[in-house]
Amino acid sequence: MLAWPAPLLPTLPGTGPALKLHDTARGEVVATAPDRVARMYVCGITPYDATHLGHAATYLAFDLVNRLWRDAGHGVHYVQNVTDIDDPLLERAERDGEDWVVLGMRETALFREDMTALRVLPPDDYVGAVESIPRIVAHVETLLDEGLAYPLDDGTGDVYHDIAQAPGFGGESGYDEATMLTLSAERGGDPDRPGKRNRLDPLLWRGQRPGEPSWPGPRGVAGRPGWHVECTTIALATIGMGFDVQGGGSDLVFPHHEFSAVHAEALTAAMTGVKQPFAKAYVHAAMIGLDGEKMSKSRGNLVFVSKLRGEGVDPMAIRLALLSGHYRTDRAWTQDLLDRARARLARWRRAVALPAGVPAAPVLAALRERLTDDLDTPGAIAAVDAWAERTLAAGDHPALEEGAPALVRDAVDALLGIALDPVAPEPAPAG
Ligand code: 5CA
Ligand code: ZN
Repeated sequence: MLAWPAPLLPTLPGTGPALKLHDTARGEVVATAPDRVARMYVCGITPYDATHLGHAATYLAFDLVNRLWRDAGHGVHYVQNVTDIDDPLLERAERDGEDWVVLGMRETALFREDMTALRVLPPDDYVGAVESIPRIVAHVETLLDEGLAYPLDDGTGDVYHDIAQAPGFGGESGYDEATMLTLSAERGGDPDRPGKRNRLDPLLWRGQRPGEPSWPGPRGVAGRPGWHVECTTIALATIGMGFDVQGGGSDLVFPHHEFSAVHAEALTAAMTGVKQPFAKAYVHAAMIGLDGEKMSKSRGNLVFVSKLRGEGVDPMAIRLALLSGHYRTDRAWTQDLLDRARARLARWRRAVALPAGVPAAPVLAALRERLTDDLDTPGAIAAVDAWAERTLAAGDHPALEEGAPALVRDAVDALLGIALDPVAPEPAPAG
């Protein structure tokens, strides 16, 4: 699939330190240690509705990972998927009397526009589930051939992964069985389905049901893929095993990232005889809520990026508002958050438009130091705030440094992804 256009990335003097991130599997902040080219997979959208601020916050967190690796001198191979076939997509299309393919294409197009407006660096590979089906089928066939997966004998053609044979199972989330059972039931699993060997066994292939789209499947059974094996397959086809960061929102810790990893580890062990981990670190962004609840399509309490943009809200204010909280803290979207971000953005823009300012090198150092410490955006923003305040208060003090505002502007752009170029004033709201 096509991704979206890349924003310009200013070059900064020097290089940043190694990036530290919280790894869910180890339960602590660890130093990432990529090769020359860092490899990252971030779970993409299910395109049945527009991008809300929760999605945006998650992609912004991983956009910072991308930027900080580049600043440390690495190349980055970034992969994102689109879950362009899944139950919610079919249900929404059915509800609205729309073709599911058209729905998915339209919402994916809107997502690209939102990501472009928010200045998110595009993935190098942007891959749909549908275009990956032949690869997914081959993987399910392998697991069946190895006796690691089994078809249900109820005539549906559904295939499950036999999790009892997966030694690494539980290593990503670290959850106990009761928690796993609860989350599995809430997040697309079917622990109460009769005939499964283990209640937690995840679906690999779903045999065709009447009225549902289908593709040629493993052992000639037409149907469509299970969710977790899609991400396994797309990651293996693009960046392979042992990549640096598997990312997504915290709602993906279990079952999705656990089973994506377990499928991949079982497959590679079967195909190569080598046991190796799927990802080196599993990184999760906390949930954005509204009025005390997680923002989610199923709850319907959504604020869409595109709606705000349509109202004339500066995307840089949205970006700054979402980054003003730490990515691992569940937090709420409020009008006040946006208003404060707008005021801050205006202050920063006034300061960087000056010909001289207080020295910028310490700001660059502080941005690098704070952001590489598990993406401490509140700390990074505080450093820019302090610089802007002192620069705006300094008048034309002789000790001011020429060019300091330009360096701060470039640092804020490259590391936080916030463009501080002068912009046209926001239009007054209609009506
Ligand atoms: N297509 C799957 C991943 S393979 C999926 O979860 N799609 S999604 O559209 O539901 O979510 C897209 C991304 O946004 C995921 O990484 C998800 O974890 C994240 N996300 C969803 N809701 C929120 C929220 N309220 N706050 C923060 N991140 C969220
Ligand atoms: Zn995924």
